[in-house]
Amino acid sequence: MLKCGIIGLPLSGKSTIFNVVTRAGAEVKPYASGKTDPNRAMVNVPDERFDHLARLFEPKKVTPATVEFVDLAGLSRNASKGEGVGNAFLSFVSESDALVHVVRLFENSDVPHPENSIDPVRDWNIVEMELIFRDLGVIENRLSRLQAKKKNIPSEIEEKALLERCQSCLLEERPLRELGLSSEDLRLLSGFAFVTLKPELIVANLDETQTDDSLPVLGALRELAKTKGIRLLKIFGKMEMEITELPEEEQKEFMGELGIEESGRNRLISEAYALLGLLSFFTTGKDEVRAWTLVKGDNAVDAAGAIHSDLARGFIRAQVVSYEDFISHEHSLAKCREKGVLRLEGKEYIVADGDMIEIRFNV
Ligand SMILES: Nc1nc2c(ncn2[C@@H]2O[C@H](COP(=O)(O)OP(=O)(O)O)[C@@H](O)[C@H]2O)c(=O)[nH]1
Ligand SMILES: [Mg+2]
Repeated sequence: MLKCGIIGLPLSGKSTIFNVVTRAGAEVKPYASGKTDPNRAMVNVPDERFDHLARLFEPKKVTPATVEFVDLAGLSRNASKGEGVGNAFLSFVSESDALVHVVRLFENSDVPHPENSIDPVRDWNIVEMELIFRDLGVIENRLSRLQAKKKNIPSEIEEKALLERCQSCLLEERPLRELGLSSEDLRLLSGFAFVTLKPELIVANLDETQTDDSLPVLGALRELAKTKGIRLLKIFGKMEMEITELPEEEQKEFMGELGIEESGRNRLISEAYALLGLLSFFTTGKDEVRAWTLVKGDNAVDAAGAIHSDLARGFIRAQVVSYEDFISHEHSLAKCREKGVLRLEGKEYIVADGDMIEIRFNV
């Protein structure tokens, strides 16, 4: 199961965002400096297509796709040097597959800021530098080990060259994801679990008073995100947490007043799912409508295997129709077949997000 780790400075709103995402209720656990063991939760991935299919098939059981979120302790300045929760924290970061980086924009005199002022660009850079230092430390360790050997074997010489390339990138204060490493390089480096290679999403945590889109601090953060090629999402953390407490009807009304179409919660989960490189395919029937998770690029046999190993082993063909085609053909499989949008695909077929699949198999 792929994990999304929530990172950021202490008191930036990570636990608030985590609670919004997990709907864990209004109780925010206070920041405890010694606490390193993170909260985790499986979250259903909101998907209108899935909801629609569930309404059409009226199955006995519905099983949406899920993704795991992890609320990490705050990362302080000098964490990479072991300060604050330091290295323990960083090891949790390295276990995450993608990072949701919460940056504080909200003003609240009751909540102290670890750097004593609201400056999201500075805050983002503090955390980014800690991540860079962590990866640099890992590289230095490995390089000194390789250098201590009398003689390096060819694979070690290759590894050394690659690590030195990574090192110079980091020394320029650039994350490794900017280096454009080949898939072969990435495979060689996978054991290091470099944190600056992880895909990242920035969450601008705003106050309910900060609805003006031309807010200067937001503009500065946007500019930074654009330069770095990182997606940015605005979330009214505390307010969204309060919204999730309201009855559904009132939630819609409230969001309407603020000009939000989809809740930040839904957007955040969907973005995180895509950030992890995940997609959903559907199986449908009277018994169950279910969304299954695959990694982009997975093929029909992977889809079969997600359902059951027997289906992968005895795979013959996959019957596939896209959700859009299914809906636009009177949501009738017979109609889809007649119009030729229902296909029989082989093992090599690359599954697309929103495919409705039935596996033909023989064991
Ligand atoms: N006014 C306001 N306060 C917030 C917001 N988000 C979080 N807070 C408050 O800031 C404090 C720290 O939030 P928390 O989520 O625990 O931060 P963490 O240390 O990053 O996990 C709590 O008292 C929250 O209620 C927000 O959007 N607006
Ligand atoms: Mg917290």
